[in-house]
Amino acid sequence: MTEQLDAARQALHAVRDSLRALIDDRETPAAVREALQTEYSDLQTLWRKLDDQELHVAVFGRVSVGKSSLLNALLARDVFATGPLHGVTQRAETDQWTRLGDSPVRVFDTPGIDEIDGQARERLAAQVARRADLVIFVCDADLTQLERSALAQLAEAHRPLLLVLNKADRYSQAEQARLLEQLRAHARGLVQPEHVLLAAADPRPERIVRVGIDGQDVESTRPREPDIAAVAQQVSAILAREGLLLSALNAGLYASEVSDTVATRIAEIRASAAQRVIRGYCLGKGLAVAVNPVPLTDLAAAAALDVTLVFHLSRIYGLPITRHEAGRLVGVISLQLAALMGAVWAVHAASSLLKTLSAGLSVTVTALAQGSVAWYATYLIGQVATRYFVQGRSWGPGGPKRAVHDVLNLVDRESILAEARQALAERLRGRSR
Ligand SMILES: Nc1nc2c(ncn2[C@@H]2O[C@H](COP(=O)(O)OP(=O)(O)OP(=O)(O)O)[C@@H](O)[C@H]2O)c(=O)[nH]1
Ligand SMILES: [Mg+2]
Repeated sequence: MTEQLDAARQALHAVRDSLRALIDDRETPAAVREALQTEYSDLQTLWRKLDDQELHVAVFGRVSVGKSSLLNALLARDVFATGPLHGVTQRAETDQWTRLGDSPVRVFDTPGIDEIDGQARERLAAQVARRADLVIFVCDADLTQLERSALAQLAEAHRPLLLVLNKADRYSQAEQARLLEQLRAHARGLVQPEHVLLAAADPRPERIVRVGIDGQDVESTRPREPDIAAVAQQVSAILAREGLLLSALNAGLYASEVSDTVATRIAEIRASAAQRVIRGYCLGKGLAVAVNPVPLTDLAAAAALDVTLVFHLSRIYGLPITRHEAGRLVGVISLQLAALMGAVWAVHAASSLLKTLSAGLSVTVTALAQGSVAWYATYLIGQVATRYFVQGRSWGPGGPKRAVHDVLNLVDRESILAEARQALAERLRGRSR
């Protein structure tokens, strides 16, 4: 037992430290932290919970089944408001309960699940389950459809679940036995049979009828103590046996979900930054080719722009390369593009020649044609280079040829050329004004 506990404690420390590393990771862009504020604050809460070795128990169930009463009975003090009206508890609330070995146990009260609409209920169930190491689902009769689906949702989170039939004092012994049997059957697969229990968190006073000296019946009442011994015993047993390990496991699962989301967000942010940068260079190069009067400088300037684009992209992906390396990369990509696109690439390369030949024609027409081809070429180089950086500075098994081939298949040439012509025409009009 102590060995198991030591192992659990070790696991807990390991998860706690990995949580800290995730929270403090300097590589995570501020924009990602901002977009995932809730997740980061949950991580922080989880970290504190692990650091304090706290265990969390939450109640869940329909309104007025006695959720708050059950917690009060477990705490042996009236902490949570209770009452016959529906919806006494409106928000999730918490209070410290007791200590279990080294671990403080914290209990969480929740509003009744039939007080809120479907989506909010799912959210609440997910939140309760994520936070709790053990969930007590309270009911006061056989399960309704709503209760069964809520129970199923909670079970998905793989927390230990207790199903408690409260208000046992309202039922005869025979009824109690029958209800327990029904509940065990209806919760099969979701709750272990020995985790379906009876309780009377706030039993009504006992009615006592005596025969008076005058022969008349005399009625009086006697208050009854809560009967939650079975629940308290199961809760302690489960938490003592697997509480710390569960707590570490659950936090670990959540942290890995968050770290996946962080990775996805970073990829999204990089992708949109990359696309923005690529378009900026497309425009720059399109304009340079369209308006530059000296043919040879066109090509030199254009190539320099492509190299700078690739250099810039490597920084967006956090895989910085030197200008020289960027130049080599552009060379490799251009070679593949030339091989695969023949005609269009040839036009691109010959654009300066074309420009000399077409000197007498309408400047705007030729400038647009050449500029948009140059735009398209830079666009392709940018997309292929992005692919190379997304794969961690690697071409993957198919080499650069495959990467260029895939990008050409994905890109709709006509729409890129149309976009280029439109953007360049706007700029050129602006210039001539
Ligand atoms: N007969 C009987 N009544 C109980 C028992 N437990 C709670 N009640 C009563 O049921 C009513 C509702 O109890 P609460 O604890 O407020 O129920 P809740 O589930 O927290 O309700 P909401 O917060 O409104 O969702 C109160 O009047 C309690 O006194 C019990 O074991 N037996
Ligand atoms: Mg309540």
